[in-house]
Amino acid sequence: MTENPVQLSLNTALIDFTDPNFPTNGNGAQYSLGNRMALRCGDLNQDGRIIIQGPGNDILKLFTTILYHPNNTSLHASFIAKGYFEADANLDGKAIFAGKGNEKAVLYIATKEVFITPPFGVIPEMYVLLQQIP
Ligand SMILES: [Ca+2]
Ligand SMILES: [Ca+2]
Repeated sequence: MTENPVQLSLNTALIDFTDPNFPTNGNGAQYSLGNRMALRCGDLNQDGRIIIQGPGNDILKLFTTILYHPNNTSLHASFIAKGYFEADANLDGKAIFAGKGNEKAVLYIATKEVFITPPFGVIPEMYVLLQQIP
């Protein structure tokens, strides 16, 4: 989300969230991907929080999306759900629980720098990132 409201029109200047100097709302809304920025993702169950493990975690939403997909008749955790899913953390059109490109890895990458920099300094076993909407 932008730091300040932006009126959209045909003449609106480009909004580039990958620009490290582009101001966003709240603390830690973006994370670094090399020399570009990305908006933090991971609220797969859309409850306003990103939780990797523990009660209310977002990984469960990913797991149930895969396990209960109508085409996953063998209930394989490695099944890839193709299409538009809330559990698709990186918005590549696939929800993946296990294997290359899985969403769990996306969540870890999108959240880890919050906890390896002060004041945390270490990655705790359980943590919650709260949604920030003005
Ligand atoms: Ca969540
Ligand atoms: Ca994905």
